[in-house]
Amino acid sequence: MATKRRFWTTVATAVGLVLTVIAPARADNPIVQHIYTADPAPLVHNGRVYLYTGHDEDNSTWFTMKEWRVWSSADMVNWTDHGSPMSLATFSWAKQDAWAGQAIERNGKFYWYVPVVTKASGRPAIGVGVSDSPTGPFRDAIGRPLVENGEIDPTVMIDDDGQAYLYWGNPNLSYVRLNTDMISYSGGINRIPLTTAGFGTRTGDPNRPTLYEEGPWVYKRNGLYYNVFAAKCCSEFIGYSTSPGPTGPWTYRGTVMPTQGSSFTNHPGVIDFKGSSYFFYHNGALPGGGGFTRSVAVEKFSYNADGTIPTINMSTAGPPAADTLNPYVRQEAETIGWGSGIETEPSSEGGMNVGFINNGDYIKVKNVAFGAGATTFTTRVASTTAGSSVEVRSDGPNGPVAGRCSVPNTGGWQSWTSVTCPVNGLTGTRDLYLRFSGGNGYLLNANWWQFGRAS
Ligand code: FUB
Repeated sequence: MATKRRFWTTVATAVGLVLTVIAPARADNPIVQHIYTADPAPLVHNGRVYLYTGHDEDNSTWFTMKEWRVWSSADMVNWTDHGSPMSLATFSWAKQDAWAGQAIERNGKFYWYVPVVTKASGRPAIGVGVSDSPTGPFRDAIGRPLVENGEIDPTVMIDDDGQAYLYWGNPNLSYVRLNTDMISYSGGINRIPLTTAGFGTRTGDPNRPTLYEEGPWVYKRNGLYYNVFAAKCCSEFIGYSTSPGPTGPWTYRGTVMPTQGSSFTNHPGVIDFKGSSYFFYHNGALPGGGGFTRSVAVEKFSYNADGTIPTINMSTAGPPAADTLNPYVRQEAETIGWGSGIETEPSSEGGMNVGFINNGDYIKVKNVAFGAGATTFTTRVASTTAGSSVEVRSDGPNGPVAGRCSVPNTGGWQSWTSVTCPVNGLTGTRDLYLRFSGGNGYLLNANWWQFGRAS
């Protein structure tokens, strides 16, 4: 698969086509630069944020989505690519449209609710994947749709009393009470009344009198229930309603994020993590980006004292780091603050590796805590060409060179070896840049890296 893609990318480059996403200069939103991502669904688990997204295909002219992707971060600025642990192929009954879902943990298992169009009906239904790990792999939990009424965009919440709710819908808003197994429900499908008091007033569309459009994100915080949703169409903005209970009555509270960002859809995801609140959304911020080539981004925000949500604007800066990154333990090469020119692929050593690297490509890793100073840099690499190197720089892609590791021809793009080189000048907490240099064509693959220090 990787070899095939490498071949076709080379051919495309040769004939002047652009198949891959080309990243603009330094910024930290959107979160992912090497593929288009959409429909963010963050989950906090064991000190990390796991971010579940859809994947808009390159050059897409519709919501052409075949797989979901998972990313994770411990600091909100560096995100690890966990690849695609669930796709349309996971569900034998699914035909198309790997659209917006959400994952949740219960009793050590991870349940990922997603909408897909079924082969049997040609209409959307909600499926559920299950895994023992937040990064998968996920399998079809029940071998058929969990619930089906021709609508999309599930969101899931477990209330303090243990009752789980699955909400979804466009144009309606429905919910079921999930049983504790999380893969069945009791009591049938319930419809939430879409009143203007509950969901605001839309003008100009007699069929859609309220602002509610799609993409609900339901959660509970300090005893108040929130439903943050994509409002109006099109273009959408993000609005929200609150309620004293999980099933209403809902009261419309206003705008969370105005219409911005060159995608006519938007999609919310809200979490608290390491003492701060974060709002995830998508836009068309990458080169080639738009309504069908979207990118997930995130902003930090603070609730007002009364629990209402302030208006949040899209930014390219994104949130400040919520933590430092430890360079003295093994870090995946695909843990990235900003990647320029690189791509990722499944690694023969497990997880993902960074690949498709050309001269001048680089990876920025933010807020790296070097402390008193690093003395060595080790990285796990593979290559079919000699003469390339990994430049270890700080502060910028053209910043001071702390060291340079030569990469040999290892005999294959998945034939891995570790190379080590001395480094100096890396002290304190700063941004790290791994910049790749060499001749023409693809230079090397990188699987992980780790610094050493004087003992
Ligand atoms: O990504 C496909 C669809 O677009 C989602 O299901 C909606 O929420 C909208 O973002």
